[in-house]
Amino acid sequence: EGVGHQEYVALKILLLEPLPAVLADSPLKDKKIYCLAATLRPETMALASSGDDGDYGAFAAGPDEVYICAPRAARNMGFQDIFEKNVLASPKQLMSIKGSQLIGAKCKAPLTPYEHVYMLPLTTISMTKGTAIVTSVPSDSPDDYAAFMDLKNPKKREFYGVQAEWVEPYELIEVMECTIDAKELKEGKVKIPETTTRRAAEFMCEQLKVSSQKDVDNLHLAHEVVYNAGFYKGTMVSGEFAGLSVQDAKPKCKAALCASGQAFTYLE
Ligand code: A2H
Repeated sequence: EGVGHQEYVALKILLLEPLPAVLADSPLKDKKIYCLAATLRPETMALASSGDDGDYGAFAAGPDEVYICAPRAARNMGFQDIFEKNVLASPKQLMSIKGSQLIGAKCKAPLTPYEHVYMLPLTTISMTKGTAIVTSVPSDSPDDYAAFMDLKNPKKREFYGVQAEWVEPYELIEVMECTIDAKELKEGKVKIPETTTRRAAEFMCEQLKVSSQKDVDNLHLAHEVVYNAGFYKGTMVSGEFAGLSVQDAKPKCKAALCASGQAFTYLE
């Protein structure tokens, strides 16, 4: 990245009752606790996911609010007056939390039509990027689609320690429509036909025969194609900005989320 800074949107995902055990027994239990999900794509979101073995922290964001994210992200935001400071002017960490302790947490996420969603594991989470919590958009992110399909499989769910009720009621939500141009991938071995779709991630995962979220090479390839098609040729099909191009919806969606207090922007 060189010296450049990227602007991220931190979405505030509110934890609902019953709180995860680690928080239910803590002094934080009467505060509003939000998990922060970092995305560059504030116009698309549905479920929340979290790394399952990473170290997270809970930070004081005001007298009654607490934000959970990777401690590195909190230190970044600390320069931008988002958190309460301790005497050393760094964010006040109230607790340490493991990613695995957040899995299964019931939460209310911005924009999704679902009343509540559950925090789910994602093996492709990097602890050194964003807040280390991301939203899951299986329609438009191949990583998210592969993880979503993994968790629809009862055997794999058992392996990940995920309960059926955290996944089964949820359907893939179509967010945008885009056209994928015809192209040859993998040195001509895979021919992609020109396609207009509202499920670009599913389409590319099927074309490339992605078998699970561990199939990182194919997911990388799928990601390139899907991301470009959505960004340059996408039109929103759901939510407040349905009908607008993705390019036009992006700043509007960001502004609306920030104005309503459901998100804030930060640099990293
Ligand atoms: B994006 P860039 Cl629909 N570990 O959000 C893994 N991935 C992370 C992450 C972390 N710690 N922090 C952020 N991200 C993801 C939505 C989305 C995203 C869609 C399509 C593409 C897409 C829903 N998931 O990202 O490399 C977040 O996933 C494509 C890269 O800095 C965030 O946006 O551009 C994106 O990476 C930022 O990655």
